[in-house]
Amino acid sequence: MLGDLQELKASHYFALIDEDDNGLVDARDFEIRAERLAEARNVTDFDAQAELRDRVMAWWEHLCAVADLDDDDRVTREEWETYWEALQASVRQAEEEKGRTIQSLERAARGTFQAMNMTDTAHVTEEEYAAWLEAWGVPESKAAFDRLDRDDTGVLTEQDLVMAVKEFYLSNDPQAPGNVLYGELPW
Ligand SMILES: [Ca+2]
Ligand SMILES: [Ca+2]
Repeated sequence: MLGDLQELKASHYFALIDEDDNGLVDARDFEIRAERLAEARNVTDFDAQAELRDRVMAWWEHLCAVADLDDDDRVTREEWETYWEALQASVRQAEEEKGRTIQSLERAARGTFQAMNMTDTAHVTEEEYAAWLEAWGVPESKAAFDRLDRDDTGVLTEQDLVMAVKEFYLSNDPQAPGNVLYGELPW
């Protein structure tokens, strides 16, 4: 069972990923996502656009592989919740399975960091984070950025993102900074 906060996060994130708001997550949502990211990041070069699209579609293929239980190439809200529950359950398992889940979240965090990091520096600025949120259709949030920047350096490092992604998926603590990774939650 997911806790209330985890359910809220799962539902918030599903609504963001479901770009065309048809109640299902499928490849089309990720095609739109790639276009939005290209716009937000001002990627106009054809090759760079194709590379961005490939990355976003690889993310969809990964999601489809882990969450599309009945193999119909779309993820329903029920399948999404089951996927979150499986993540929660796996971190309570023996080291080996827990380790695999943590590794996959760390990979997701590195991907998220790269998606935010438009200038290929060692950190993500507040402006980059705001542009990334905008690509999700989420209003810019200085408060969220400040919480994610937990050591107050004024930028987000890959390590900040790793902690945030783990907390976003796994924490049921209302105080966990990672809860606001995708903007303030609709409480
Ligand atoms: Ca959809
Ligand atoms: Ca399905």
